[in-house]
Amino acid sequence: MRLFVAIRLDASCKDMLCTAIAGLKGHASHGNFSRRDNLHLTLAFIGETNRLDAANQALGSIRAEPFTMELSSLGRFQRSGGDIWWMGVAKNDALSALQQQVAAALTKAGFSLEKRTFRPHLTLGREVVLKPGFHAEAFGKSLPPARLQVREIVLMESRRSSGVLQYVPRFVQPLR
Ligand code: 2AM
Repeated sequence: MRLFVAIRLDASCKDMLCTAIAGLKGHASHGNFSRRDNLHLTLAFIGETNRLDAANQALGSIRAEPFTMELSSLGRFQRSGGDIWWMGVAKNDALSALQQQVAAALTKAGFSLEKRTFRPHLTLGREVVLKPGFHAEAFGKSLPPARLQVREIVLMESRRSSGVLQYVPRFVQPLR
């Protein structure tokens, strides 16, 4: 199975992100946009493994208090076949500390994670090609602000069912 650790979003954050997706779609000549159900923030990508119990235990060892995070700053990673567009997260020490704790627990449990720096982002679409004349900065500023109370982290399984990408929660670790 393919696993990752994520923060799930509430309906109002998803509303804001879906507004952003609709705006991008309206200006796109091509794009593979995230489904509302799949919107999330990834803390750590584990990848293919059959060690579900070990991942559950690692997550179960996490100790952190709930915190608030703010979605901000529309951005993109440039790619030759079309860009990845995302919503970023405002600088957040609690989020960074949580991500480091999760990565350390998974590493200690024997999972090998990517070493690259954590850049918190919520992917809105991949392989996105926009028509000329799209003003990303102005569009980003037009989006309503969104905040999330983070009260849990979740071990998610990524799988395809009849060709549709689905993220299924396998273990929830509350923050308290
Ligand atoms: P992304 O949205 O930036 O692609 C499930 O695939 C989640 O794990 C996605 O949020 C994805 O981030 C993240 N992820 C991180 N590294 C990944 C990798 N090497 N392959 C696939 N997904 C990865």
